[in-house]
Amino acid sequence: MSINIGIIGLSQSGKTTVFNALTGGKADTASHVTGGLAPHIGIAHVPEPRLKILTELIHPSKVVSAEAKYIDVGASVKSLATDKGIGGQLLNQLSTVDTLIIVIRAFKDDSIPHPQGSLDIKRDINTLNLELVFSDLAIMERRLEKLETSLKAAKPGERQGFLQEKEILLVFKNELQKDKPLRTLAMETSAHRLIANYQFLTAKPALIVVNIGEGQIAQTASLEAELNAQFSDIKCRVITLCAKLEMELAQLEESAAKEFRDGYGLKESGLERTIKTSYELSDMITFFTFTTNEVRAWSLARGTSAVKAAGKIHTDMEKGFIRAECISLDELKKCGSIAEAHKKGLMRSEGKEYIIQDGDVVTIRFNV
Ligand SMILES: Nc1nc2c(ncn2[C@@H]2O[C@H](COP(=O)(O)OP(=O)(O)OP(=O)(O)O)[C@@H](O)[C@H]2O)c(=O)[nH]1
Ligand SMILES: [Mg+2]
Repeated sequence: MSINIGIIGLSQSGKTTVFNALTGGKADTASHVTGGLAPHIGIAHVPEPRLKILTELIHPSKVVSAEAKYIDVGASVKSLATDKGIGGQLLNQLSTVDTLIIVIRAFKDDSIPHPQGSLDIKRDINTLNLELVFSDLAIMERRLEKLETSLKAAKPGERQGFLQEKEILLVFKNELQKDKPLRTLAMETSAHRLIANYQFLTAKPALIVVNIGEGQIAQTASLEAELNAQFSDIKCRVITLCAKLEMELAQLEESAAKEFRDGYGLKESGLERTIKTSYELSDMITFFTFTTNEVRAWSLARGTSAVKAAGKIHTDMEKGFIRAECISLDELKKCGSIAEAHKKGLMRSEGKEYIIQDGDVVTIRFNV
């Protein structure tokens, strides 16, 4: 299982540059969707420093990172919502992602025209939020129309379900009409399930990536503080990223990239921060598995049971699940080896319903 992330933003905000930085890719930054081309889709390894610790304990021949899938649809969400052709297909694709990255332009470059005529970070964040609301309202209207038709033809036994759905949708619609994203609504489980079916864009966690120029790196902390105070919410965070620089650094060896980063006064890789924050917002955790040849990191939604986690690795493991042997990476590190952890009795034997914790090192025992 990998995390799926959709990249959106105004034209020329740096979406494709962010995509390239995240995926280490070299997609053309020329506008692509207007020409009817496919969106950029790329897979990236999720940086996970703890894999190194596990590797030093187990000495496998192979180390496998968790994967993140990125899609850069390259068109405005508003235009997608009103278009029934290719736009509609792109919107469907976008609606399957776990999390949105919203790229906002902050870099100054007079040779690159801004679609709104001038640089204004806050205005653009508001514009993008409104585009998402607009798109959800369009989906909502279509669904409500269909519901009316269904209600007319409904058998007595079906009416109740349709009416309930309508009631929930009208509550959502009311929020959207106040320009409120659905992600901030406290909801009952039935409403949650409904949202999951429709994949509303404003219900998804949103990471606002403010794309700054090299000259603005010194303002990172103050800019982030100011924007987060205004725009962050339970599932939304703002971070700054110098996408052009990060894209260039992504092509370098790690040591050379670090040297450059130090030169710019960047403490941490902007990409790692971006991925880490999108994980936090999406409520994803990482667990690890190992054999004598391989250690591997897996992404998992927080709160997933051991048996469901086993199913992510292999369906046979879920079907034939017996137990999960677990130890936290911290404890394993203290033990120094798997054998020592067994000897000390620190390998926990957990059942199907055990909730996998971030940093768990897990071996699934199963029958085939
Ligand atoms: N100076 C500077 N230029 C940047 C930065 N980020 C992106 N650019 C440039 O801005 C232009 C647009 O970047 P893209 O990544 O193609 O933007 P986009 O949002 O994908 O654009 P469209 O797909 O056409 O909507 C390119 O020429 C980039 O090189 C930056 O941080 N600084
Ligand atoms: Mg692009």
